[in-house]
Amino acid sequence: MPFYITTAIAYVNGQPHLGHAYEEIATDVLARQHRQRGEDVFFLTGTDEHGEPVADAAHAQGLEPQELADKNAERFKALMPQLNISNNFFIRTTDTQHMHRVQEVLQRVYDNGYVHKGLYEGWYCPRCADFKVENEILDGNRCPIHEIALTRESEENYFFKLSAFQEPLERLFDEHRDFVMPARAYNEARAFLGQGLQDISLSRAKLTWGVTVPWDPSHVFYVWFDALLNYYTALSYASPDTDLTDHYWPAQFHVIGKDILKFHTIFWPAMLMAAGVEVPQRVFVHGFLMGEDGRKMSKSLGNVLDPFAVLEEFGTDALRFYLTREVVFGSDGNVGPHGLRIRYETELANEYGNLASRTVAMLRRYRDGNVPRVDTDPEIREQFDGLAEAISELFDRAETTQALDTIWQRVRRLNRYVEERQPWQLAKDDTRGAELEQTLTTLFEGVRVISVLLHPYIPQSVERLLASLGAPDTSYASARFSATGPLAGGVDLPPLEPLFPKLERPAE
Ligand code: ME8
Repeated sequence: MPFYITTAIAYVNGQPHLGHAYEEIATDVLARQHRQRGEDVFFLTGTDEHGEPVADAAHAQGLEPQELADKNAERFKALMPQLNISNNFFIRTTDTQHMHRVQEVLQRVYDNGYVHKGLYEGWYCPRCADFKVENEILDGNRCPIHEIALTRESEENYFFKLSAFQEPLERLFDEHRDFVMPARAYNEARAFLGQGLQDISLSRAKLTWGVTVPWDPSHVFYVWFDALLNYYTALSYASPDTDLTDHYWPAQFHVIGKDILKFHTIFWPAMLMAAGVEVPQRVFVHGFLMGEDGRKMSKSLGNVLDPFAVLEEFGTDALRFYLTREVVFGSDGNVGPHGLRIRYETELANEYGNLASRTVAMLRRYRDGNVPRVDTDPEIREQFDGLAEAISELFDRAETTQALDTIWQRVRRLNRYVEERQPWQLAKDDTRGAELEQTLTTLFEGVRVISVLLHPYIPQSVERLLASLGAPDTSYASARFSATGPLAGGVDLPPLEPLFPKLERPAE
C-alpha cells in the first residue's frame, strides 16, 4: 500500500533549528513505522527558497537570494543524515523541474477560471510572507507570530478565487473528520472556514525572487503557492526514470507546525480543487517546542536546546528519543538540556541500555552466550500479546508518544522481572536450572521484541543491539514474542558495549 508522507519545507533564510529537527524526527518515526509494516512509503522533505523572507535575509547579508538559498539548503540537507532521517527525496523549490510544474498547475487554475486581477491592500509581515487580518494583528500593527512591525502594502495582484471553495471545503471538513488532526487543529481550521473565505493574493508584482507567472511575466507567484505545490511537484521528478505522481498521489500525511495551519488546511486543498487535482488525506499539526521554563527559546534567556550540541554530546538516538518521548505529538512541549540528561540517564542508559547489557552479560556468564531453547514465561509473554497491533493502531492515529509509552511499560516490566527472578540467585542453585533458563530466554525474547518496536524511534541503537543478538530483522513480523524459545539469534553472543554510555557530566 502506498503511503506518502511529508514535512513542511523549511525557509532557507536561516539555519536549521530545534523546531525543524523536531518535525523531521517526528515525521521520520511515522515513516519508519509504516515501512516496518511493509507499506510502500515515500517520505519527502526539503527547503522553501523563494519569497520575501529569503530575499530580505540574503540582501541583509550582501548576497543574492540564490547564493543564500544554496548555502542554507546545504545545511538542511546535511541535517538529514545527522538525524538519521530516512527521506526518499529532498526537494528544493528552486529546482527547475519544480518551477515548471508550478507554472503548469497554476496555469490550469487560471484556465479553469479561478484567477482574477485586483487591488490588494493590507498589513503584511515580510517574515511570514503573509497578509494579516485585522483581528490577529497585535497592538502597534505588529505580527502576532514575529512581533515585528507590519508594513502597509498595496499592489495590483492576481487573486485566487478562494471564496469559490467555501462549500467544497465545508464538505471536505464535514465528510472527513480526520482531514485535520488532532481535533484541536481541526476545530481551529473549521472555525477559520466558518468566518467565510475571501479571495487571496496569488502573485506579487514587486518581487522578482520567485516563480514567474506564465500568463504575465511581470509577476511572480506568491511564495506560499509555489511552496505548497512542492508536495505534488516532487513526485514528478524525484525518480530519474519514472513519474511517481500516479503511484503516490494523493498524499496520506502532511506533517506541519501549528503556525502554518491555514495554508495547509484551507488554501492548499482549495488550490488543488481549482487545478482539478485530488486533495491529500490528512494534515497532522504538531505543537511548538518551548524552553524548559515554558518560555519561547531564545539565546538571551539562555534556555535554548541546540540540536547540534545534543547530537555531539549524546548522539542522534538520544535526541530522537527525548523529543518524541517528552513532547506529546500534536501538543506543545517544554524541552531543555536538563530534561534531556535525566531521560538519557534514567530511561535510555539505565532502563533500556542496562536491561540489554544485563541480559547479554547473564547469558554469557551462565550459558556461554547461547540462549536456551526453552519455552518463555507465559506471564511475561501475555503482556506482549497484541502489543505490535496496539502500537500500529496508535500509529494510525499518529499517537507516537503514546505508542512509545506503551513500549516503555514493557521495558519497565522486564526490569521488574529481573528483580523478581534474581537470576544470579537461581544460578547458585543447581536444582533451579530450568527456572534460570526460562528467565534468560524470556529476557532475551523481551529485549528483542522491544527493540524491534523501538526501531522507528532509535534506529541506530536498535540495529547495533539486534545485530549483536544475531537477530537483525526489524520488520514487524519479527515483533512477535515467541512461546517456544527465541524466534531468531541468540547464539555465541559477543559482549555488548553500552548502548548509551554514562555521561561525563551526570544530571544533577
Ligand atoms: O513555515 N517548534 O518554514 P519554517 C516546533 N517554509 N516546530 C517548529 C518550531 C518550533 N519552535 N519552529 C518552526 C515555513 N517549526 C514554510 C513552510 S510548507 C509548504 C512551507 C516548524 O522554516 C514550523 O511549524 O518557518 C513548520 O512546520 C516547519 O518548522 C518549517 O518552518
